[in-house]
Amino acid sequence: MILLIASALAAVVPAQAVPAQAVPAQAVTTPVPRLDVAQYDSPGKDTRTNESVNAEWVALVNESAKPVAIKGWSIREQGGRVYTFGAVTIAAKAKLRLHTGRGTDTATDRYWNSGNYLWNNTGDTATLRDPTGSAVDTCTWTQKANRTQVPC
Ligand SMILES: [Ca+2]
Ligand SMILES: [Ca+2]
Repeated sequence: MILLIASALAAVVPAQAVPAQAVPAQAVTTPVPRLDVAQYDSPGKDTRTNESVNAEWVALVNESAKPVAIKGWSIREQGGRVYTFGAVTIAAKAKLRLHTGRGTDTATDRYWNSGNYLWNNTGDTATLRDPTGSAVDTCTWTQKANRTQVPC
């Protein structure tokens, strides 16, 4: 009888210990945005109008239930051009688009202020970095007919 109880305890204790350690670690985690969608090919003919350039964008998503401030976070295209976010917060469960062209920044739409397209239709990689310069997420695509965007 004593042996049976001892073996039952031995089986139960490790199973309880694992979630007890994991839960507090998740509770203190700061929300981390990630790349959601890249619309690398502006729909229609690439005419280089500001409207067309702005229809090229990458979207970030904050999947957490808490808002996340992304000042100092950056997005880099394969050719080495970098956009660094100013003071902006992505609301809980919300998205933010970074348009390639010129425009007035809002809480949900930011503008790279480029006069030309930056994301190559033939293939490119978007890299999202945190303020320390660590790569947090990447989104890569190659050319494909009849497609203007990819999920990241
Ligand atoms: Ca493009
Ligand atoms: Ca196009």
